[in-house]
Amino acid sequence: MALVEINFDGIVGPSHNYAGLSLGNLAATANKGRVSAPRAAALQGLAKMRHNLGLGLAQGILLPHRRPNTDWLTELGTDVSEADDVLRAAAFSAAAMWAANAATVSPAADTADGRCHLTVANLRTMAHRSHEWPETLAQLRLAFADAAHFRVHAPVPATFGDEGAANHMRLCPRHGAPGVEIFVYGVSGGGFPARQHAEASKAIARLHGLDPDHRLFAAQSEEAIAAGAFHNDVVAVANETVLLAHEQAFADRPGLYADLRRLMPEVEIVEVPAADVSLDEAIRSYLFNAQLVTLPGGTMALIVPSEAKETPRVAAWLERMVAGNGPIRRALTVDVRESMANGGGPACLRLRVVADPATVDPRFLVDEAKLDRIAACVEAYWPERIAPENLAAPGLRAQIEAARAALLDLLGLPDLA
Ligand code: SUG
Repeated sequence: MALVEINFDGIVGPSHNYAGLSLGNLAATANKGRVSAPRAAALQGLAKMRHNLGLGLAQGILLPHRRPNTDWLTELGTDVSEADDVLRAAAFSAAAMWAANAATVSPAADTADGRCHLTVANLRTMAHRSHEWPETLAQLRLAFADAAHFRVHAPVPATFGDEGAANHMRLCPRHGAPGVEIFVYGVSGGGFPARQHAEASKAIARLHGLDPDHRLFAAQSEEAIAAGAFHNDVVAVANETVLLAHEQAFADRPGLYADLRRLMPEVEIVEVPAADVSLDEAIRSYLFNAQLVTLPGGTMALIVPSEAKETPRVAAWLERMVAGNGPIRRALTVDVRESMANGGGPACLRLRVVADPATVDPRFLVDEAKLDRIAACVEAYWPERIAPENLAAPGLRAQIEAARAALLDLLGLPDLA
């Protein structure tokens, strides 16, 4: 069985807009009211997938959800025309594109029953994301329907906030081998909500059947949350033996590093000092919201957003890193500006699943030719621009619904909403 890391990217939905709904996500709140470009956003996401396929990486997709979510508005006793602006925008949210928040994934090598476990995130902290989970659950149950290899769990009770893989890292000698899973949670963050609760992380570790000696729980530093790190993946990323983290990412950095070195002596911790890159620069440039990947030849590469290379001190740090002797040998750039403006970088857009591609529903996997067909569909159907005040327009709603229907039709997938 060929176990590889597959990146499942959320396709940017036709309702992508800037409504400023995520308190604590500084990019999203700063861009509130801006006119969005859904078509360009989706094409940028597809170009990133094409870039990564070109590197020899396995690529999958997750689909835009049905928007507006009229069932959710009905549960709230309203509808698209009567809802206030905030509820309406929440019902139109395209935030399901950030697949790193879809679920937490424990590969088969880490779990008691030898299956890959996925727990869908409840995303309960932000109203516009709290209604994503039913469709995410339906998609994951279809994509990973092979019960011999996967177990897809419903979300943990909404009492405890869970935001999925964005707060989860895995260190291992290689993807298919047993590893150490790190669950990062938040306690408080200077007036911003802590979106990942420790109890949710612990529940997931239990549900996935992880060996208590191969998992760690670590608190995010309060200063990181206060500076805008609403998810851990804004200040840290891991791949195989490497942890890349900002010096101020964790509340108890020496404790976490010591535990990690004890459980996995071969771990290589690449720390970015605050003196080189401040938390503020890290969050503005999304240096850490990068995809840290092992290329087919064994070289490790960091796929950063263009903004990282445009931020002088971050670009300088990247140059020094690549010129140095560390484990990360290449820094590659992708343009996902439309997603970035809502606080979602390259790593937010993907969910990593270690699996044999032959065990995944092929409709959720892509090659170049399928990406070309999806891009043609986006060109033909996705709105070019959306201003948040236009969300109430019936014509726009019809266009958004028709665009998603065309995509599902193209992919041969049922409407799971
Ligand atoms: O949940 N933005 C998303 C960004 C998610 C990024 N994901 C990771 N870090 N893994 C969020 O804050 C903005 C939508 C708006 O304001 O309309 C938004 O939901």
